[in-house]
Amino acid sequence: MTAINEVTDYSRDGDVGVITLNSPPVNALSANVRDGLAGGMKAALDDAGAQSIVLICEGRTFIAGADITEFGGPQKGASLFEVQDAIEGSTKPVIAAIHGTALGGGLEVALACHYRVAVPSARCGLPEVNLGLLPGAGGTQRLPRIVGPQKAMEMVTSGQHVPAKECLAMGLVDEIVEEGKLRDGAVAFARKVVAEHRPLKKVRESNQKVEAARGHPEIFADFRKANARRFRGFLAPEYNIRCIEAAVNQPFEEGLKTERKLFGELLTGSQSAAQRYGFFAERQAAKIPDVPDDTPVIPVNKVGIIGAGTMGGGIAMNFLNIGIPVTLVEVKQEALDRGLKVVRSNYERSRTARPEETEARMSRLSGSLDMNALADCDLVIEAVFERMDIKKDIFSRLDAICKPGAILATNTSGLNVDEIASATKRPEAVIGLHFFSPANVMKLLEVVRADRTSKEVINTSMKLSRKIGKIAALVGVCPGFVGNRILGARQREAQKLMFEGAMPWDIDRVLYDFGFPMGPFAMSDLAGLDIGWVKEKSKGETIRDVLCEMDRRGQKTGAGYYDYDENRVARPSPVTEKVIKEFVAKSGVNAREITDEEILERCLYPMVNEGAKILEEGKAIRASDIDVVWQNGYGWPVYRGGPMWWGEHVAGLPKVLERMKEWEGRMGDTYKPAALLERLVAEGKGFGG
Ligand code: 3H9
Repeated sequence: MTAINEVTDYSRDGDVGVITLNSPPVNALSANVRDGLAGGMKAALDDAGAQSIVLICEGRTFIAGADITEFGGPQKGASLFEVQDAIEGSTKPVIAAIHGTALGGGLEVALACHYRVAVPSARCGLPEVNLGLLPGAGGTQRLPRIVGPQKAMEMVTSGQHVPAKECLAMGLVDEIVEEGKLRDGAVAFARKVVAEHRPLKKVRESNQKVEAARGHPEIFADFRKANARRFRGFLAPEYNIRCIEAAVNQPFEEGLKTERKLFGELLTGSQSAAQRYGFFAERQAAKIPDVPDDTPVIPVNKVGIIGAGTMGGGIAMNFLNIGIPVTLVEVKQEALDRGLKVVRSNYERSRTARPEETEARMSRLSGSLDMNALADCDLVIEAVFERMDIKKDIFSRLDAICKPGAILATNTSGLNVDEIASATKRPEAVIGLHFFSPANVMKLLEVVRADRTSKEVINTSMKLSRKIGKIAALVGVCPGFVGNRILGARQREAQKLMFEGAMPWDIDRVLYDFGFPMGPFAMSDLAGLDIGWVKEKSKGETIRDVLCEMDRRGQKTGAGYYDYDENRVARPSPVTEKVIKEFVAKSGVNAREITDEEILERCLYPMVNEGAKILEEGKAIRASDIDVVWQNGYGWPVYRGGPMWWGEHVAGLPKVLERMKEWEGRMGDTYKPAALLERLVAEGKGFGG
């Protein structure tokens, strides 16, 4: 065996040369890896005893892409294109041996090889779109030559990781070899290629599928139209599509040039910067400075959930999906039956679960009217409505019932977890697990650390959240935690703007155009204006009261802030407009014209300010955790980073501060700038340091 450099070896298996990369954690294409590949190819070509070449990786995965941390820095070492040219132009067949994931630049290296073999558990994909990019090393030109433009567009705009079996069916992989025996399988395949005199297949020369699509622009037009909603606001999907169009309409080398140009534009733009930031922010959120990774984890083999409503049922599904039995507890048989039925019908309606899977999952779910059924659970999650007295009662009973060592969690969306914990004699076992609705779909989990929550309980919760496919952020106890607290700041502004003369649909439009899935008033109409509204007590003191009193309680009554037609399509409402105008006039406010710019600043800057307060109070570990919460739980457009990233990199903290001060002077203390914001601006720093 010869060491090419610190991450690459070259060895020989009989007449097959084997280049092995070993660059943990994911063999990303850093300068070292590229140099290693270039050196490995040279060694293999110079080795007269090698008739073919296998490229394989050590560790958990094949090359998972370009090294994202290198983007934006100076180019060092061999370029990826040089490496690909060396592989594709090799006079000896080169076979990529894939395990784990061949992603992005990793798959692009594999596509420059003459053949690809993979183990059954491997996956391939071009997920650059999720980083606001496109495959910039020939991926958009080679992929459609194998799978056709339609499938290629689907892959590059979704970033999906395609399982090996499907890759085989599409021709992306040439052979599946036995799990755990990748090296032997790849070497045997390489010998077969030589023995059978198979050609040195170059994907770039395979033009049949792209030529067949030439002169059919409708393929692209239809695809754009069908996905317009999904792609709204994002640049990268459109750029990816243009590259596939180029693969169809231009010769290979020209297509490569188009790809390089568009890649460069995306790489230097703010969307990709925001999305790359988001990638690392998510991973960073899992790291808790005073809870090291090797903190013991409490095994969770059985889960109990109190409350079989929409929330409880949704939470249960997360655990059932990964094979953990769940007991749902309710007070009334009827509510329990309804809850169990809703879980079943959620599965039956889901496109992904097959009937036998539904049955397997449902067989792990049991119901009970007796909290004693939770005695042997490792984790119990309380998901009843938001009343402190009820929650405290439940926790004191759980304290008496649950086995020692069990984690006692509350799904409260904003109540004081310390107070809930005080109802038990084991506050160290108590934590907040704030799921978002629908809990089986939404990615975010706010893990709420109370004063005395133990490190084991925190570590277990963070690790478990990952197992159930959630993105967790650790937050501290404060009203509304991170997400709802910042939402509160935005809602307050939206309401105030309405009192100053902006119409709900103007505010909604500005936020929708910014990239939110919907504005606060459309959201209210969807949820129901009457949440928390009590008819008997309503005295027309707010616009909401007046609307509810008129039975305009949202979509369900056909009218709320908006009017709705029979298909629930919203229209600005003259009735609401009149209500608002009368209300504002009655309050003695002089309604004024409010610009879109002011609406945006007034809605978003206070969010940045609130985030800064959360940070200075230590209720979030880092600004990026706040962004993780807002991206994954509140629809903040990922291509705008998150409120903290956006505040710093797009709006600019000095401007946010200036406006907050101006509004404080005009409208009072609600706008008081966070001390942290003042300090950072004075020091010319950002939230990162
Ligand atoms: C590209 O390829 C562009 C080319 O087309 C064109 C070039 C010209 N770079 O996710 P994990 C780190 S763009 C640097 O927790 P998992 C990650 O930060 C790229 N670092 O593991 C983490 O570090 P830490 C296209 C990377 O097992 C550690 O590895 N490729 C990269 O759950 C473990 O990551 C992609 O977009 C990277 N490319 O999942 C794939 N990837 O431990 C991105 C990971 O310090 N990667 N790290 O927190 C993934 O999707 C997942 O990491 C993967 C493993 C599925 C591979």
